[in-house]
Amino acid sequence: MFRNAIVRKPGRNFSDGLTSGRLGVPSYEKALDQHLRYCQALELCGLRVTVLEADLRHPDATFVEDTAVLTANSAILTRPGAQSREGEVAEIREPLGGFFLSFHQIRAPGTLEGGDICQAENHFFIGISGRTNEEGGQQLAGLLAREGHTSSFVDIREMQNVLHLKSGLTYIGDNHLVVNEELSRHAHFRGFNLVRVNATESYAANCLRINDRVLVPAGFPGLRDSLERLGYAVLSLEMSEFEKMDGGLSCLSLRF
Ligand code: CIR
Repeated sequence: MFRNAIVRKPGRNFSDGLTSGRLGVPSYEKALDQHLRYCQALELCGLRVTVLEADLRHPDATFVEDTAVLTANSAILTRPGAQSREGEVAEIREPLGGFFLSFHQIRAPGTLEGGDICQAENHFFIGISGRTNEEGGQQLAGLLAREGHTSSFVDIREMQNVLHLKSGLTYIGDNHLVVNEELSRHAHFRGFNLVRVNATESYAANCLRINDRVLVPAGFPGLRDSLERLGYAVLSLEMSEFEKMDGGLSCLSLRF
């Protein structure tokens, strides 16, 4: 059960952020509108949403998920693998301070971004990616173990078009893992019920379970149908402008 979320509005220079650029340049006005609707959806799911002002020094700062990993007891500040994003972490410390008493920090030479961390109940899958290295993963695993959590590494460095682990994987509760085609072949996820997302819908593998609902990006009817057949209440949100910057639904908030 989540009660809170922290989000950050996209800035006017949002399109200067990092992107593979496959889908063109996003519109700032449209992104603002989509962000507003995202916040409204979180509220509909019962969350109190703290909205931070845009951070023009960091055009990717709207993707707040990458700056911290949150557990029931502590906030673990990350150390992004993307240099242009390093400064975002200091900016999230204070807003998190209103909610968390215990802080940890991933340290050099470790790098880690929150998008690579997928929690499934007491277990954390840690993606080793272009942004999160093994040293960062080990540091996180050690901190999590101190709180009684298990973890395992999933190497996604060879995967096409997957920036972070959670770009292709979401735990939606009830032992269900939503997975893209490539990840569905991995042995790591044995023991879970896999909800497979076919290759034409792979962006939708980054969805978000918030309390009684699952948020999915609009325009992916296959996943929506699968989730509804499993009995989930699904809420679709337009994400086109964030997709252009390689971001998905989970990236836009920290939830706790
Ligand atoms: C980046 O490349 O870092 C941003 N443009 C997108 C980050 C997306 N975050 C996420 O998947 N957690």
